[in-house]
Amino acid sequence: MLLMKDIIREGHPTLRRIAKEVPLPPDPADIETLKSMKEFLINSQDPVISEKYGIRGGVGLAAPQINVSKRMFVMRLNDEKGEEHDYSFINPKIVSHSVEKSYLTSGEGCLSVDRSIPGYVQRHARITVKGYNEKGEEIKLRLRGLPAIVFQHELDHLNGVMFYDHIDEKNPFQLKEGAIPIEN
Ligand code: 4LI
Ligand code: NI
Repeated sequence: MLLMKDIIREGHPTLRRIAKEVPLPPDPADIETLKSMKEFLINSQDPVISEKYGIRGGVGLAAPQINVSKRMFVMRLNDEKGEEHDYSFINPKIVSHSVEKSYLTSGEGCLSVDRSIPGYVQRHARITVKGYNEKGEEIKLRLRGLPAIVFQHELDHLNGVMFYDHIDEKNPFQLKEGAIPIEN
C-alpha cells in the first residue's frame, strides 16, 4: 500500500526529469504500479482511511511522484455533473486544445508540495487527449472543467513541470482575457 512517505517532494530531482515512454503492451510491473496509484487515490478520498494513514486528499497522481520516471498517471474525480472521471493513462498526450484558458479559483495543490502557493494556474479550458489504459487499449477523450485541469497538471509531472512554474511571480493573480473560472 502506498503512503505519504512514498510520495517524493519538491526538490527531489525525479520531479524535474522527463519521464520515459512505457513500452506497450504494459508489463505486469507497470500495471501493478498503476493499480497501487489508483488505490492510493481511493484511500486518499476516503475520510476514514486517509485519517488512519495520514494521507492527503488527491484527485490525480503521476508515476514520477512515487519516484517512478515513466509516462503514466491516474486520475479519479467526479465533475460538476457528477460524472466519474476515473482513468489510468499510459503515454498520454494532448492532441488538440482550446485557445480559451481556465483556472481553479482557489489555486492548485499537489501531493508533492507541502506548502500552499497562491496564484492562478491558467490551463487549456478544453482538451482532446489520447493515451493507453492499463490493458494497453487506446483511449481518446474530450475533457473540460476540473478533469481537464487535473489531466494537464498530471501530464506536466511527466515533463518535469510543477504547477507553480505557470504562476507569474510578479502578478500571481493576473488573468488572461476571457479565462474561465472553475469554482470549488
Ligand atoms: C480531501 C478528500 C481549495 C484549495 C480548493 C480532499 C477528498 C485548493 C481547491 C480532496 C484547491 C478530496 C484539489 C488540486 C486543488 C488548493 C490534486 C481537495 C483533493 C481538493 C483534490 C491536481 C490541482 C489536484 C480546488 C492551494 C493534490 N486538487 N484542490 N487542486 N480534494 N483537491 N489539484 N485546489 N489551493 N492535488 O489546493 O489532486 S490538479 Cl477529493
Ligand atoms: Ni502534482
